[in-house]
Amino acid sequence: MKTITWFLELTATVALALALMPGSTPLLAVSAGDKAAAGASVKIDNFSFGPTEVSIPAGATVTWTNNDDVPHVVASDDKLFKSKPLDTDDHFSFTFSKPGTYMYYCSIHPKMTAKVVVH
Ligand SMILES: [Cu+2]
Repeated sequence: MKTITWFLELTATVALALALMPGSTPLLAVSAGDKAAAGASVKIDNFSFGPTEVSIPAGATVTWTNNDDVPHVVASDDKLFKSKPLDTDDHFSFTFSKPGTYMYYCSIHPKMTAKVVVH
């Protein structure tokens, strides 16, 4: 038991040392930056999606956030994705793997429409 505890402490110390190494910091920063640049965020506010069109590379994720005080549903015209009803501050994410133009709407308020362009 004592041996295992010693081993875990050593592992934790090595992991901490690696995390604190200056060389590892730019690597983490680059991957975080790439992810932020590739994906897109859409806000739902005042019964509309904003922006109404986002353009992303294939493999990127779009995240919707409901800033309204009524529920909304994010649903694609081609039934590729559909969120549960999103309450205030709820999120819904979908990763688009194939290029194309994806029209979507709110199934509770069908006049709310927007699109995602994947290139
Ligand atoms: Cu709605």
